[in-house]
Amino acid sequence: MKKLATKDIIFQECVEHTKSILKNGKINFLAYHVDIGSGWDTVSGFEVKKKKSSKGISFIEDVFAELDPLIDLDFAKVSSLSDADIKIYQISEFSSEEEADTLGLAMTEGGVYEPGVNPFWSIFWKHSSKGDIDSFDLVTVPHEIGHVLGLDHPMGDGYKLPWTTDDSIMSYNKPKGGWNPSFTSLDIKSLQSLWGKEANPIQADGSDKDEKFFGTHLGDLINAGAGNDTIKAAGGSDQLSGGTGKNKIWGGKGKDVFSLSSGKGFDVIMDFSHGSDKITYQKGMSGLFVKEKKGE
Ligand SMILES: [Ca+2]
Ligand SMILES: [Ca+2]
Ligand SMILES: [Ca+2]
Repeated sequence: MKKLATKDIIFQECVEHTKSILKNGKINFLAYHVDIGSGWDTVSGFEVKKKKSSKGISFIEDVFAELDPLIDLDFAKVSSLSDADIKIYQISEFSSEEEADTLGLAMTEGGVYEPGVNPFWSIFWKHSSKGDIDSFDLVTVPHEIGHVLGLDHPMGDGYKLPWTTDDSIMSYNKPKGGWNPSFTSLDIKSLQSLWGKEANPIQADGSDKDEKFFGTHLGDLINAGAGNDTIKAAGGSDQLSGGTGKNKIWGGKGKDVFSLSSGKGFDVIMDFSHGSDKITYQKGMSGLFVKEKKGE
């Protein structure tokens, strides 16, 4: 069977709905909010049992944070449901038998579907596992966000073989190596064809919290601040500083500069490239040990 192409996973109706939220290019960001209610409630005509899960919220935030530097469209977390273009509900159950096996739903609302109401999306994410959220449940998050951004099931059918979530997160089929809850390179290529490649590098100053930073294909400037931070800078020639704390840093392709800070902690540079990357350190810094690990 032929290889999946960008056009095989695009759903024009979803693209149009999101374009109407963005007022056809006048706005370049989508606001999202994850509801924190719990117990039975009726949302958009569905009776659902809402579930509170901070682990779920932070996974959703990670999916947006990782995607944002890859496509020109941006995402903003907002604190109220009514301000959100993407309203996300974590649930443990749908009351109706029809939806008993449904794991996730992305619904077009308002706009042409409900004249007089501003267009928006609702996402239901069912946690099907009894214990901790597992990778099977996590797959639902990028899948539903994929629909919001105009992606469709491969050739319009999620069960169509031989494709699996290793080809596109929009498949329902499990790959041999197990579920991998992230967008594939084809998904990203399709999203970039719809929404453009990120045009602005990241300039981020972190706080003293433990944070994750994702860079663009351009030269990013990231200072993670204190805390145990993770930086994945992607392509471009990046300037990266993990700050104090125990940091894990990937420079990606390009000529990256890693700046080491004095103070407690250490940086682990995961992909130092001899001859192109550089390490600098703060003046007067003492106790500098460099340990090289080969064959990673
Ligand atoms: Ca972006
Ligand atoms: Ca970069
Ligand atoms: Ca930090």
